[in-house]
Amino acid sequence: MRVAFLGLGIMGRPMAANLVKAGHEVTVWNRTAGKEVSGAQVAATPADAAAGAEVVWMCVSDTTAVEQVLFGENGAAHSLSAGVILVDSSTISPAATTQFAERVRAQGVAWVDAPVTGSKIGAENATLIFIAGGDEAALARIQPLFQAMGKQVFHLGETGKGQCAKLAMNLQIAMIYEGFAEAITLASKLGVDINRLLPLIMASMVKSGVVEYKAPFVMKRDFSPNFPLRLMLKDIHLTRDAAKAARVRLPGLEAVEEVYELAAEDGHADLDYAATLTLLEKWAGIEVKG
Ligand code: NA7
Repeated sequence: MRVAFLGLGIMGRPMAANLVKAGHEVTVWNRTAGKEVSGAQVAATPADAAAGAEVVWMCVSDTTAVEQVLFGENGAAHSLSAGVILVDSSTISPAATTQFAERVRAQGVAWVDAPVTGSKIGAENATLIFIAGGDEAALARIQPLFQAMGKQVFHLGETGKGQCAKLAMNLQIAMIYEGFAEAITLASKLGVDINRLLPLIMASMVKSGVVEYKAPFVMKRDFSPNFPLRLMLKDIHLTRDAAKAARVRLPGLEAVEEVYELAAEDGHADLDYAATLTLLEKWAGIEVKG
């Protein structure tokens, strides 16, 4: 298929590379020049990338970025024609998603929100899980593209429901990791060897995908960004806003939000969200040793 891929960050670049590998005709665009994907054409603007594409796939930071890439000067919306499918793998506001989808629907363009879970490794290994919202027929048409970049697609309902479900997923990831980080901080302070605690965690019902993925990085104190703290904080804010609008109370998430905000203020925003551990360590006056 002819695909325009907009946004070559930690996630977008390997995703676009996997589309090329699967034999699709890919044109890429990134705000900052110099990021490229071997085997893909490079366009100067989102509008140029989208011209002639059957599918326009976005993976940029946040709601504002999606709005600019689509509707800004030289935005992709300027060159979308009827029948094109717009797919958004960024995690953004569900309410904004519905509004953006409405705007392009007037041009005969279908919107599929398809945020992902699986992090950097999932993007690189084409094992992402897509959390999709949109029309069944549009989803069926882009199935080969999902297959090239991921291992599973979950269809949650109409446009916007993918983003809603993604927020519910990241709420859990943030809170599960917080539980792990607080547990190893306390255990360390109480003098427990974390190398002895980890096998216990993994053998028990406490074991989780989040802990399994993050523990090796934490033990090596490798906080280079797989999923940057600033983006998890963005998702926590999106979740808080969606909950507020729906009159749902999330007291646990509010506490975790404060940890992320303080960790960002401490200069850790561009590190992985696992670096929230360092704030807990600072408060406890210890460092967890692997
Ligand atoms: P990264 O690695 O921070 O990459 C973000 C990408 O978004 C990158 O290509 C940025 O371009 C682009 N970006 C950011 N702001 C804008 C604006 N205003 N206009 C156009 N492009 C922009 O994030 P990830 O790849 O880890 O994550 C992407 C999404 O998936 C995000 O929603 C996550 O929560 C999930 P740059 O190179 O900085 O010019």
